[in-house]
Amino acid sequence: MTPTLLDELLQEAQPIWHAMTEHPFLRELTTGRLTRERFDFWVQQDYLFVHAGVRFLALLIARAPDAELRSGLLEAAVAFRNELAIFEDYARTHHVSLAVAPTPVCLGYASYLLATAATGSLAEALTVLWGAEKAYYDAWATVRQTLGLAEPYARWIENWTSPQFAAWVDWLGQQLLRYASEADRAAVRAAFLATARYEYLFWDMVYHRLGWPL
Ligand code: MP5
Repeated sequence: MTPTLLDELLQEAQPIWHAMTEHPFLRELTTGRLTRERFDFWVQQDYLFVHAGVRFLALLIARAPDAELRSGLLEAAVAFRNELAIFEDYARTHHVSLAVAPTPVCLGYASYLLATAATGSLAEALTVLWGAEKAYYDAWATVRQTLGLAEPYARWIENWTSPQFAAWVDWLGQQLLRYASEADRAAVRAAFLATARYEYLFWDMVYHRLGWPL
């Protein structure tokens, strides 16, 4: 079978993708060695990122030219609300504050997302969304391979590796193939690489709990 644009994007980003799924944060989470401080830092920052994701989806829904794309994105926006509840439950039971400021990496990635939805092409915006979702699917599927649905992470693992989530990621990939023309290719490749790099950086930022220097 001839490789699709999606295969080409993943192939080009392969070294980043590998470093991402093998990041010490995920390795230590899988082997039970991740500290609570590190995990809680991820909870705080990813909660902010998912909130940015909801706004990103709203912008993309407004720009979607047909009903199929709009309704698929709308369903995802509802699913994001359920996902936010997982973070809120965890924060409540573990006494973690969600009222924190975004770190430079979180703010940079969230701003990149929103800027792409507001001013990028539809193909670029779909690339960033597919890239971010595929990254989480692959990262958590790697965790699940070894850990299964073990506590205390079962809800998170289930959220990003469920058949419904896998179907959403596939559907997004199909939408990207539908909307990306040959003329979009260079911008799509650049957007995918930026997304892959931000995904790696996000794990690195939470692992080192990297906030603002001043
Ligand atoms: C996702 C996420 C997946 N939660 N955080 C990062 C840094 N990248 C991707 O998005 P969603 O909305 O949680 O499925």
